[in-house]
Amino acid sequence: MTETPFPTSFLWGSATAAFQIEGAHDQDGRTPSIWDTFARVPGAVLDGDTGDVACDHYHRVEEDVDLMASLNLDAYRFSTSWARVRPDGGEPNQRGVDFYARLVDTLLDRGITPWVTLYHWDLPQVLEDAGGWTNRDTAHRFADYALTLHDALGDRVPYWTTLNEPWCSAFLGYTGGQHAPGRQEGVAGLVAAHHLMLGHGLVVDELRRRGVDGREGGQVGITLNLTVPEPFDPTEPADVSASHRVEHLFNRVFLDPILRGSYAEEIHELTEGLCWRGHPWQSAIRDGDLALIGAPIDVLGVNYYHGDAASGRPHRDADLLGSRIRHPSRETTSPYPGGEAITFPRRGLPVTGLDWEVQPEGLTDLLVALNDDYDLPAVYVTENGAAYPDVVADDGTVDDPERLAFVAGHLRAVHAAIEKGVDVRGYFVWSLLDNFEWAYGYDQRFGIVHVDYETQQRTPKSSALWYSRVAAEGIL
Ligand code: IFM
Repeated sequence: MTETPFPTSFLWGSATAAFQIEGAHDQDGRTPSIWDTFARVPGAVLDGDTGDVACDHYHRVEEDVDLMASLNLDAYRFSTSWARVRPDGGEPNQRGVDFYARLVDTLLDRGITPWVTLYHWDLPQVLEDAGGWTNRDTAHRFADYALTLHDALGDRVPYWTTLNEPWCSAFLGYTGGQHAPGRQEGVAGLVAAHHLMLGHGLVVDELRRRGVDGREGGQVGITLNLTVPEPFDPTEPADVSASHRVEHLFNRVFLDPILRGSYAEEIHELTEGLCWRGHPWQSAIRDGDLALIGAPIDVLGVNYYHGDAASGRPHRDADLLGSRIRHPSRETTSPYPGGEAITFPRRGLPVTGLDWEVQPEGLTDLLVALNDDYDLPAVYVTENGAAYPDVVADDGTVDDPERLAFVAGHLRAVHAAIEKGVDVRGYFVWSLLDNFEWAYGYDQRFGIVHVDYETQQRTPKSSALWYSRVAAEGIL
C-alpha cells in the first residue's frame, strides 16, 4: 500500500469523557449526575455497572498523561464534569476545578495540547430534578459552569468544545430513554435539543467576550455525531421517507441552527403538530435564540462511527431503533419524535463488537457533503473508533488487528476528504482507554489501551502502538 502523508500541522489525538473514565464519584465535593442516577436504575446499564470507579483516572492523572506522551499524542480531548466543578449546579467547587487545572498542567508539561469538552452528557442530577434540558434555565446554568472553567483554564486551554453529541443528550435522553435521564417523552427531545443549542450559543457568546477569538485567544466550537443516511431500498417510498427523517432529525436538526442560524423548513414539516405541554414544541424557540445559536464558531467537531440504511418497513434482521441505539437490557422507544418507527436493516457490511456497520467511505462522503452544503469552520474528527472483544494473551499483550484496520480505514477516508478540499485539521481516536460505554457498561471496549478493571493496569494494544507511530510520523 502506498504511503499517505497528512498535512504537517495535522493534530493527532485521542479522546475520553469524564463520566466514562474518572470514577471518584463522591470525592472532593462531586455530587451525582444524571448518569450516576440512571446507572442505578435496574436494567439501565448492562450488568448493573456504574461509573463509581470506572478507570480511576481521577487518581491516575500522571500515569495516564505519561501514557499519552508515550503514544506520541499531540492533543488530548477530555470532558469536564459539571457535577465536580459546580456540584448540584450551584457554586464553584475549587477542588473540582483544581483537578482539571492539574490535568491541564500535566498535559502541557508533557507537550500535549489540552482540548476541553464542557458537556459530555453528565448533567448534575439536581438540575434534572428541575426539568433538565427541557427547562430553559439549564442553558443559563451551563453558561455559568462554562465560565467557571474558562476563568480557571482559559489562559492555557486553546480548544473549547461546548457540547458533545447533543443528539444523544436530547433524543436518547428525553425521547427514546436509552440514555440518562431515561425519559421517554417524545417531543421533549426537540425541546431539549433547542435548549442544549441555546446553552452552546450562550457559552460561545460569553467566551467571545472573554477573548476567545479563533486565534491566540483560543477556539470554540461544538461536536456533533453525524451519520450518512440512505434509503435501504431507494425504490421504496417508505425507505426514502425514513432516510429523509434520519437526515433531518439526526443531522440537520443541529447543523442548520448552528451553521445557518435557522431550522430547516423540513424540520417543521416533520414535527408538525407535535406539542410539548400543550404548545407546539417551537414555543421553546424565543426571539434572539437562533442568532445566538448560529453565531460563528471556529471548529466543527465531527464524530463518525457508521452510516445508516434506513427503512420505513419492518425487517427480520433490523434493529427497531438503529444499531447505535439498541438498548441491551431495557424497553425503550424510538428516539425519532413523531412519524412511523424507523428500522435499520443490515446491509451485509462487516460489523464491530457493538454490531455497528463498518463503513469508512461514509466518512469521506459525510465530510465532503458537509463542505458542499455549509460554510464550514475548521473541521476535526473528534471521535472515531470501534469496540471489539479484545483478548489478553498469556504474555499480557493485546493484539487488536480489527481495531487497527478500522482506524486505518477511517484515516484513509479522512485523507481522501482532505484531498477533495475539506479543511480537516485533526483526528481523535475514540478512545484512549477502555471505559464505561454507557448502557453497555464495561462490556464493550473502545480503548486503544486495554484496562484491567480489577487492577487498573493499562496495556497499550497493538492499535495503540501502531497509532503512536502514525502520530509521530504523520504518515499512514
Ligand atoms: O463512548 C461514546 C462516547 O461517549 C460518545 N461517542 C460515541 C462513543 C461510542 O459509543
